[in-house]
Amino acid sequence: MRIAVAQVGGIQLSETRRAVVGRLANLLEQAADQRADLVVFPELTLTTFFPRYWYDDAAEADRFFERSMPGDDVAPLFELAADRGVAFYLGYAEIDPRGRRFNTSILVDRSGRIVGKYRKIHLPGHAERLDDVPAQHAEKRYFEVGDLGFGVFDVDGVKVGMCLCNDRRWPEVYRCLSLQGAEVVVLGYNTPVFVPGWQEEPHAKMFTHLLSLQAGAYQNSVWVAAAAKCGYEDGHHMIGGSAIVAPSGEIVAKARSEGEELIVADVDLGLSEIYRTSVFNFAAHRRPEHYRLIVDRVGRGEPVPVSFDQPPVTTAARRDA
Ligand code: CDV
Repeated sequence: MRIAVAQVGGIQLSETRRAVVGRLANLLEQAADQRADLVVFPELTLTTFFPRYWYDDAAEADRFFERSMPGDDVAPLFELAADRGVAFYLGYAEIDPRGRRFNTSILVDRSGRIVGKYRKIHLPGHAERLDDVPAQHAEKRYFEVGDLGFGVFDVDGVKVGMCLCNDRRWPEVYRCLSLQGAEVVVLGYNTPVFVPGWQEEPHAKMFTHLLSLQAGAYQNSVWVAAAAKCGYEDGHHMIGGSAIVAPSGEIVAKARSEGEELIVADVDLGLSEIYRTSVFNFAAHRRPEHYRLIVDRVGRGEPVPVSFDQPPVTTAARRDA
């Protein structure tokens, strides 16, 4: 399978959906020219990363959401993808028919049919307005926690697992996907350099991003393809670092810029077998009976008492006596 990751540069508040879709179409054309089977676009690809803004009336943010997929502005991307025979992953803000708002992504196969959907589960940030900060990170205000779980979908014969942005930092996500046989995990992200209450050194932002992808890939014998929306959006800076990672944990392709950029890699799905049949042979080595804490406990707590037999302590002095 040949995977393309379409990194997207900043999208300004003033930019129309139609203009953005034009940029995405250009990237998809490049991917098709390079005979990619699947193109991965970022999280909230169709607009600026609006959770940085506070709207007293949350409904004011509705203009950033899609009520149908594809709507009129996005339909040309579906048509182009079907025309060129390329599957794609796309993140966007969704209002469902019941009025619920989600940070969502979809998988579209090479015939232009939606075959997979994910609604972001690990929503970072806060629900209350913060004072005296250069940007909010109000995902908890604008979105509900996703209700679809971590799904794995058949995309033209390949098992593809989905997640979004902050999910990539949580080991449970990759494990849930790998336990369902995912061969490739795809995700989009927006990682602002400034996040309230998250004072990481600038160099660490990139390190912890890549570390998360690499650890997730290796520990779960999957390929990971991650697409950034990055650069500057109305003066707000977001990291790049879009990457494709092999089941060995090694990065096989990585974006160099903080703008529009396509990276492509030939993904040998057979490479996973080395790990799946040895160190990470789940059926042979996993011990779920010892993992209860992971589902029973949410936050950090006290150590669970461990009882064990302790042989009498024999000190040198006692022995000598
Ligand atoms: N959009 C995100 O989920 N961003 C988070 C942080 C930076 C808030 C991330 O993990 O990249």
